[in-house]
Amino acid sequence: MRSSRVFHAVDSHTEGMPTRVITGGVGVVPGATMSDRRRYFIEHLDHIRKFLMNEPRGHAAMSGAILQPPTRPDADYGVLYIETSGCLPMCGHGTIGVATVLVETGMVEVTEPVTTIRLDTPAGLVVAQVRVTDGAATSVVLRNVPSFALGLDRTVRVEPWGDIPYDLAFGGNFYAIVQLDKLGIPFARTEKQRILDAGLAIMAAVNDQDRPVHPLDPEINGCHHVYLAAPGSDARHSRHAMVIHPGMFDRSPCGTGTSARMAQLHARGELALDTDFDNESFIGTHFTGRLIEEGVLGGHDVPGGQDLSAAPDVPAAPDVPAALDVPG
Ligand code: PYC
Repeated sequence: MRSSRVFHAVDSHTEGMPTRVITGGVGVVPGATMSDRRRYFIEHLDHIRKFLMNEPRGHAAMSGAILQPPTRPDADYGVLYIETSGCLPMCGHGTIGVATVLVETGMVEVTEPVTTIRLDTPAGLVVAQVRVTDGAATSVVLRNVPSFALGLDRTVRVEPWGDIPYDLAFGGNFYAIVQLDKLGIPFARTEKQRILDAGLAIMAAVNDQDRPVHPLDPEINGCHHVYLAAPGSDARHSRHAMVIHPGMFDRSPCGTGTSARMAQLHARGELALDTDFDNESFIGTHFTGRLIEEGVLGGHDVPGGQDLSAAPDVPAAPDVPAALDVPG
């Protein structure tokens, strides 16, 4: 064989976003925890991410996940999340892709009607419940890592707008949440370049002026996602454009963004536990989320925040038929 390197990949789709699941070829990344492995991967193996995500094998909005043996005894697989933007601590749409691929390739023991898969992610344990019919994954429910609001009613100076009010929340990644009408830009796909430029300017300003750091894991830091909420969005149904570093939109409703948005709405007293929340992406795809319990974030005082477990739930999508088109 003349190939110098062989990767095995299964491509999947979640509500508008791809997840290229790497099932072989990377080897075991050194590290005692998935957070350690993420750091090692960023420092020593980032060329693999670029090879698998960028042109010509990927594209500007490419996203993926590398399967690993777990580092904890209560998990079935470890996962490293990769995309064009870098190596994420957690990714909701990516986890749905991973769970679907694990079921449909037979890499886990499949039970019907529900197969439970426990995933060791850099942000913590995520449990996926995959609804399975005749061997096909038809929907996925995730129990995400604890989510919380880190700050409410902050302002950041962004030219040419001046002081922009925003909330900061965590749902596996940090999200700056901004009302789009504060920027005077209509919520329309024809305005996508202006929306993208504004989101990236806010992201850069937040990281310069108020860079977030996870209270329990300083490896998780920085704001790489900006949730621009459409006018009329509320605590039952929120439409948004999600701007991602270095310059793309999340076409899916963003699982970790759904959790962060719910944590923010809960901290504002607008969203109660056990209440369905419909999060709609820029292209009109949906995740349903539910806050399921409240706690204390490892004993840390999180301003304006709670430790919330969130469960983005991908409902049936009858127009997404193929076996690997996850959320059907
Ligand atoms: O679904 O959590 C998500 C996500 C993060 C970045 C893109 N999608």
